[in-house]
Parts: sequence; structure tokens; C-alpha cells
Amino acid sequence: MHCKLIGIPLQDGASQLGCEMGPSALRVAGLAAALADLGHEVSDLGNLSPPPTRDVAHGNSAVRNLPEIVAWTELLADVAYRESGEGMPIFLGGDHALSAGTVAGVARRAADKGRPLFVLWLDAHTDLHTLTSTESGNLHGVPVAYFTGQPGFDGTFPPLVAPVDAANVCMIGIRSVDPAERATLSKADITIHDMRSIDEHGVAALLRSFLERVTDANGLLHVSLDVDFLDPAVAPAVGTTVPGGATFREAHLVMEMLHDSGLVSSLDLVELNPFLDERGRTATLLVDLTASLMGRKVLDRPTRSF
Ligand code: HAR
Ligand code: MN
Ligand code: MN
Repeated sequence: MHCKLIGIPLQDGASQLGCEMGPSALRVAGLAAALADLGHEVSDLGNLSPPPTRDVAHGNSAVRNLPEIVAWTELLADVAYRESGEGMPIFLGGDHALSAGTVAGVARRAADKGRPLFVLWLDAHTDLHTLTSTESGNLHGVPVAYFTGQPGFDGTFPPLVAPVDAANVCMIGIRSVDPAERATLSKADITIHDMRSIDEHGVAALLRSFLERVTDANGLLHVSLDVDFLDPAVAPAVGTTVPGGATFREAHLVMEMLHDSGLVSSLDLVELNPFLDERGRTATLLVDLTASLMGRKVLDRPTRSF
């Protein structure tokens, strides 16, 4: 596989500063070498430069840094479309607002190929606010609403070439949902597995049924991994910690099953805030999880083991 590392030093969507340093921390933690050790060709495309902004406004005065996020979304949709033509883009965040652009771009690519795009959203949060419903105004809380084509983004965010069908989105790890997001969830057809669901059924059963759907539909799969999917005890370097997250082994199992599925075509690594890390342990964990996704394993298994 040709892995393309694309650094996105974005922090304007988050409340706390520091995600801008995420791409550097992932490089320092050895992401390129870990992938090369697995036999992959690795190209580090460097960091994207913050794009120029223009005046964009919205009636909700709580919304923060809208011109910046709109400009990044336009840029990232183009970059993600271009780089998903060949190889596997790995987007190094940066806060989760970047997924508005990366998912929009890979969805356009999937549409070109005549294949449906599926999205696996690994997160404590649903990130399903609209510009109207967000109370914090932090735009890392809106990307799923945008790329699934929920109303309220017209005139600010770029028009979607190919909205992602909400029925093709699966969220795992959820444990913080705002009332307005709950209302959208009750209407949209998103598959959502909260932490209780993981406790009751185990993450493998939940993921397996989603991967079977992707396989049956001949879909492409974009994985968006928010650091706060993980329990803060194992992954402290995130601004929005929520207790009771995925364990080290649950997260690795997800990655190992994703590898065995052979379905993943693009990946976001988001919300890493190196300023909040402890001797690089969260950055190192993200590198190890990415290595599991790309084929690192303890022992070989019979092929179809997801
Ligand atoms: N729902 C909350 C808000 O909109 C928290 C969103 C936090 N999002 C992330 N990414 N950290 O998942 O403010
Ligand atoms: Mn998120
Ligand atoms: Mn989150």
C-alpha cells in the first residue's frame, strides 16, 4: 500500500490551543517508520499551509472561526479528492473540524468510482451539531452534520459534491451527546454504538456487522479516529476528555479487524493535543494503532477473521 501522510495543522475548530502540533507529534512518534516497517511505501506530503480566508458570517454569534474552517474545508475537500485517487491518504490532525473537508473529498472520489462511501466514526462525541444548534461554537462539533448533508450549511460551507448517506455512517465509542444532536440522531439513519453497547456486546460484534454491510455494498471505508474515543487514562493528550472510553485492547482490536477486512481506503487521526500529552504516550499509541490498522499483528490469523 502507498501511504500518504498529509499534515493538517488545524486548531481553530477546538476550544483549546495545541492540536496544531498534532502532525509534528505523530511524525516524532515514528509514524512513517512504523508504516515502512510493515512493507508499505510511505510518502510524507508535509503540512498544508493555512488557506487564505474570506468574510463568511452566520446568524449564530457563538460560532467561532467560521472563515478559517470554511477555508480549510474547501482546501481539504480538494486535497482529499486528489490524494485518494491512488494510495491511502492518512490525514494527520489537527482538530476534528478537518473531517468536514476530508470526508467530503473522499466521498466525491467514491462517487467517481461508482462506489458508496462508508464512514466509521470512532469518537466520544457524535459531532453532529449544525451551525445553528452548536452552543459552544466549536466547529469540531459539526463535521458529521455537514458531510451527511444536514440542513443549515448553505451559504457558508462549500456545497457537497457527494453527501454521505447517513445510513452509511457507524459511530462507536459514543458517550457525550448534546440534546440537539440527540434530536438529529432520532431522525437520521446513523448507526450508533455507545459505550454501553460495547460493554454489553463487545466491540468485535458491533464492528463485524458494520464491516459486513460495507463488504456487501462493495463500499469504500473512511475511518475517522478521534483521540477521545480512547479512555483518557490511556490517551490523555486531548482537550475534550470524557471518562469511560475504549480500552487499549478494544482500540487495537478495532484496528486489527479493520486491517483484516481490507476495506479501509482513508484515515483521519484527529484531536491529538501534544501540549496535553505525557512523554508522548498518546502520540505513540496513535502510531501503534495505525500500525495495527495497516497490518501489524502478534500472530497470523486465518484470513477472514473479522
Ligand atoms: N458536543 C460538544 C460541542 O459541540 C463537544 C464537541 C467536542 N468535539 C470533539 N470532537 N472534541 O469529537 O461543543
Ligand atoms: Mn470528534
Ligand atoms: Mn470527540
